[in-house]
Amino acid sequence: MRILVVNPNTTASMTARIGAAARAVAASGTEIAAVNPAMGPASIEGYYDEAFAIPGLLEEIARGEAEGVDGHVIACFDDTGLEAARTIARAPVVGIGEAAFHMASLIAGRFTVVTTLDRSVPAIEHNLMKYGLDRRCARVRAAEVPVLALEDATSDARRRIDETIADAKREDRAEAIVLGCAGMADLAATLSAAHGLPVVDGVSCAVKLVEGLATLGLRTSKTHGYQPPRPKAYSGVLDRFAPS
Ligand code: 5HY
Repeated sequence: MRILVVNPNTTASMTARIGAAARAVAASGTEIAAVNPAMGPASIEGYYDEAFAIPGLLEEIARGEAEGVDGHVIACFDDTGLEAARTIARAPVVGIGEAAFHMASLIAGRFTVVTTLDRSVPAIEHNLMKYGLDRRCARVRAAEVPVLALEDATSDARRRIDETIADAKREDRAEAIVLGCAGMADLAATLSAAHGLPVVDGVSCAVKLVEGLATLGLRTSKTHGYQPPRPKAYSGVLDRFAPS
């Protein structure tokens, strides 16, 4: 089995860490291809970055489809471009946010999401409502850590995340923590041990869900919402994305 893991931002070091987290849980027969687009934002922090990450993401998904991958993971916690990716994919496409929400809801009555910046919170709250899991989430908290600070070993990111988890345990009655950034993927085990509750990373959850979907032969439905895009002209610099 071959799974494409796309980091929609363009920071290669983050892609490498995401790939390592994915490979750490992949089954022995699963090959992980971790990629990021050559164009787009260095990190996705809010709606504007998210919009400009989607074209590059979709190019990588289309490439994976052409190569015949068995499934796709979108490794951005906002589930950037998830629905658009599903319209061009026949293989299953799983976002790390949606994956983490579902897995957390199977082991805890209430979970708190700990993400990066305050500006990232509304999109995550919207996704929880869209997926029907908002009632299982006690709160979406921001540790006030820029995404790329997670790439800097000298930053105070870990301290801020620890403090936010402590707040969630004390104030939210959180029974599990969901890490709200792909760049936190390598922190889950140490944070869980330090804080004494399950800490859920979306990258690993998404890999196992894609393996399960592919093994069951469950592919993206092409009736109604995820039908392939209708052929039409796209003008200007987007012309190469025109559906044919
Ligand atoms: C992510 N941004 O997982 C999100 C997290 C966030 O570049 N990768 C990013 O802050 O929304």
